[in-house]
Amino acid sequence: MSKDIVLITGSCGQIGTELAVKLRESLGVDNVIASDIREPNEILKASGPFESIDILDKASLHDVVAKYGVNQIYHLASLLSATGEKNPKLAWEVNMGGLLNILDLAKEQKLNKVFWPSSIAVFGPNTPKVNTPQEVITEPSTVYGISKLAGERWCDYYFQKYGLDVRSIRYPGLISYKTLPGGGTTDYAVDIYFKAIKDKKYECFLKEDTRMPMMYMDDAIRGTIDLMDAPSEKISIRSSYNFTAMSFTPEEVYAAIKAEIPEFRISYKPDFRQAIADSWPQSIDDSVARADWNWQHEFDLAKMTKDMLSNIPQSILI
Ligand code: NAD
Ligand code: AKB
Repeated sequence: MSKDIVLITGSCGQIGTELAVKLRESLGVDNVIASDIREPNEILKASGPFESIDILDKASLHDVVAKYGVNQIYHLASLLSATGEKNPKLAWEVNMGGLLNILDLAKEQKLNKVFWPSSIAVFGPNTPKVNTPQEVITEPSTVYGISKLAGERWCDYYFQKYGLDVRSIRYPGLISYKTLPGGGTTDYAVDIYFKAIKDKKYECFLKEDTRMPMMYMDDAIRGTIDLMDAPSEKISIRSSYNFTAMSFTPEEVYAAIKAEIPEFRISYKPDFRQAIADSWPQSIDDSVARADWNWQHEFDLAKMTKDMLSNIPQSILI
């Protein structure tokens, strides 16, 4: 069996930075090639090989795959929901064009596996909001959500038509302290922790009772690697799996932080991201992922809050 040589696209982002480090621990530093259109951050620079790649540049992608003998890709390069609404055409071009480049490359070069993340953004205002099932009406109202929904259909198509082993998760909002999030609607749930430590106050861009599905980054990375390691016959969904850990509102995360930092204060000033949040589910039914590949989360709001607040002071100092 050939050893795994992995390329990560968009690896300077919130997920890629941590995924690269985790995969390097298990596969070996030189077997995980990080890439992004941006300069690498300190964590990535220090931890292994890095290549500058624009996901829309097919030739560079081919060159890097050939240079390292890459046989798996984690394709994370994307524009997120809030950034996408500011530049819809660019979001479509990067999200859709990038995914099709990766799927074509994987098919042509007969790569072993591809991971590509979808999002709760595939759901829209007409989707049932509570315990949203795996199979349900999806009518996204953002360009980001439209690109994720079309992407899911393409992933399923490449699996059915060409036998490409492509696997996907609909991530909820992800919370982490190592890298700041990159322009999403759920970003408040990261910002609030940093502001609680730095300023002891936070102005939230969503209303206090806006409930959304969320997950701590440790769980997200572990779940992603578990999905990629699962035997192919266990994967019944080739579009994208519902995937969640918890759901909370800004008021609830505020209360959890206040229990640790009593002087912390919050105020609310909803902006254009409120409409995006209102179009997404409040909670997700991920029982298919739990049954198929034994997905289980470990962090709830209280456990995550303690971990965030104990780690952010060091990460601000870096
Ligand atoms: P991020 O914004 O933090 O990182 C994305 C990275 O893509 C950035 O480093 C950016 O420089 C890079 N990029 C943008 N355009 C590029 C291009 N043309 N070529 C190469 N790289 C380019 O995003 P993230 O939070 O790490 O998300 C990664 C993936 O996970 C995305 O597909 C996103 O939609 C998905 N996702 C994330 C979340 C979340 O809460 N973080 C939730 C659901 C889905
Ligand atoms: C965003 O808010 O855009 C992302 C996501 C849930 O896809 N965090």
